[in-house]
Amino acid sequence: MRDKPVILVTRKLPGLVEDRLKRDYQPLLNLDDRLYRPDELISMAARADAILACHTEQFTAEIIAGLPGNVRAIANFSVGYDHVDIEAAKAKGLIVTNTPDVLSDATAEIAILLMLGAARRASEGERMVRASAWKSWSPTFMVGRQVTGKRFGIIGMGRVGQVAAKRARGFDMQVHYYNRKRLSADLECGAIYHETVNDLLPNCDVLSVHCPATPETTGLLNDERIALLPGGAIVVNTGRGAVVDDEALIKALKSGQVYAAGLDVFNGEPENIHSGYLKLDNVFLLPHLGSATQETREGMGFRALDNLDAIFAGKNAKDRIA
Ligand code: 8YV
Repeated sequence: MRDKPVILVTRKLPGLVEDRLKRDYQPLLNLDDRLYRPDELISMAARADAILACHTEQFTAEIIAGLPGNVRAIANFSVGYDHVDIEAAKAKGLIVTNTPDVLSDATAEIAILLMLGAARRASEGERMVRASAWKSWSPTFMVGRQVTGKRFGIIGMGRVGQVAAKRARGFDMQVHYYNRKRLSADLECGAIYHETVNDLLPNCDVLSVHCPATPETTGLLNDERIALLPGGAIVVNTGRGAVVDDEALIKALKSGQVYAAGLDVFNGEPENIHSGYLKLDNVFLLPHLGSATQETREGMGFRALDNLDAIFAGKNAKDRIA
């Protein structure tokens, strides 16, 4: 009988996912959850038939070129794949997969948490209570913004954007969106489509970013576009930090053009995020928790394994992106 395929697993995964890996494959597990350097990744791949990777590893053209020929596939434990040079993977004949669908609910939950946290000054209030700095209550104390009935604008009406829209409707919000392609009426559910981001922005009391990081979306939310938002808008980002020009957003947060921001993703995350955010009271910041629930992380792992199972059975992987 043929040996089970060897899978290089770059990070520690949920227990049930590692159990299934051990049952069906010969996994090279990362028990200490250490971040592998590119050269380590390449040398550890010497025995691997595939890599089960996370968004924390960069697969640049150079790293892909350095991978040994025995590696047939990179099965990502993420829906986003901006960390993989897809063209380089295709050129090398590497199969690449991602994990869509399974994290849409969890990520949309975080978008709503960020919206409410930013609008209602949750971070500022929480820090005040913890610091024993809460001295009085009055009718004008820590008044924030109400989102009920306001306009919720979405850039990127994919799977996560659509769930976020559904949740926002629970707050009687009117949903506006920009997407490269207009959705069919049954998916739109009454959301108002705008043909360009610039057309969308004036309609966003809350702007929620759900698009991937691509050359087209990098730095999309810049000075000019932020100026198109209604004064005092709220900005939420659960997509990718790269979509936001940090200098521009920080300036707008200081001027009041943006009332508050709720951010789960950052340029330079985790260790080199723009220090300007840390000094502001009107930001609600989370450390990339979009998909961080037990059920979702298990779902992502199982989805990555479903893709590997298909690849090693000689079938089409459902979530193939290269
Ligand atoms: C993941 C994400 O937690 O799936 C994605 O694209 O951004 C996250 O929610 C992370 O990328 C895990 O690799």
